[in-house]
Amino acid sequence: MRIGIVCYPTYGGSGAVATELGLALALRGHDVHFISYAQPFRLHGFNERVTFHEVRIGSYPLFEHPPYSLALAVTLEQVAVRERLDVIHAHYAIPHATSAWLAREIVADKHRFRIVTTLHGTDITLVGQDPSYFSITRFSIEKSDAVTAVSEFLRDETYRAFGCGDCGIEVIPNFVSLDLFHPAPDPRPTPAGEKVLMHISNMRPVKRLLDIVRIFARVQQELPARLVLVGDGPDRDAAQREAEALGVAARVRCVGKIEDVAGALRSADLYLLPSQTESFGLSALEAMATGVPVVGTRVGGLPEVVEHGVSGFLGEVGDVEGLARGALDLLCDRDRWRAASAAARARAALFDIDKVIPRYEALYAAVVGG
Ligand code: GMT
Repeated sequence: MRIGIVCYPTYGGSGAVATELGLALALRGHDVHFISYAQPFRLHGFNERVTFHEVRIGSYPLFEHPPYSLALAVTLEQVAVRERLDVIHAHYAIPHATSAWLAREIVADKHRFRIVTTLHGTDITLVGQDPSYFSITRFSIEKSDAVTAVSEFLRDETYRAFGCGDCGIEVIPNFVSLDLFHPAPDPRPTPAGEKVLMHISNMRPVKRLLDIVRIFARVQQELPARLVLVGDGPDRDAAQREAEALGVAARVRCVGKIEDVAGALRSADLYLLPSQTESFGLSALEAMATGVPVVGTRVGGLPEVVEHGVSGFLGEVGDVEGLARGALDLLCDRDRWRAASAAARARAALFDIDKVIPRYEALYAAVVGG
């Protein structure tokens, strides 16, 4: 099959899922065309079946904000016709599903392709419900040939917020490569006795970076520990300032964006994800695959990934003391940590990439054949 994948190229879950999906599809013999304004951050290596098409956004003095959605639609239209795409798979509704619909309208007489849209999270929970995007989000969902959501929570929230009860949204969860994200050898490569707490994200307010620093500050009062923050984003500076204010800055490392996420996770003892909302929590799944238990919040789709009291601990949003207690209970009891680590790895196996990719293939086949 010839598949176009449109996604955000930036550090974040939706771009990671889209890229890993495309690369896996190419390995299974499909021709995959990535379309975005920059190369997706996880797109490395060479595969003859993978092509990246950069969207060129023309500028003009009149444009204070060049219309990316239109430039994207034009690139999608051109790539779809030239490469005879069967499917365009839009990751994150806004503006990708909208631009795909526009491209399909433009090429209607010349070439026919299907649109599959995957809803990832804030495209529904935050951005899509903003009045300035609400109607076009609903329109774009309704005009897609198939729609998937990465969790049951996100499917239900889409129905609730947008009322498109007959959209037939299929839940296809995020996935992880168990070969790439494997546990560290025992003993773990961390300085003896010092625990490493880790968080990886694009550091937007929804991730509650200050809570992460506060949880860590509380934990390190009771045992030697370091906090490693991976990624970058608007709240990075505030997190560093909070670490200074709490007197723990020397024990907090902000390492920026790194490529080897699996390697980083293998040096961690605990993964922190105390988000305001989280439709799935891909980084939590990747941590679990490496045998790292998760301490996070009982929000959105996170309970579909992390089982409270088994593969990690889930508490309330903003409950720093409770979340720190959950972290300490795991870190201070070696047997308990080992059990949680093994359970996390076992749980991640349910989301094995080899189980999930065939579900997307089946969906493509259904919409193309339908
Ligand atoms: O929706 C977003 O916030 C963006 C997106 C991203 O690119 O980071 O994250 C969402 O999609 C991920 C991949 O499906 C999910 O694992 C994240 O839970 C989800 N983020 C939120 O819901 C906050």
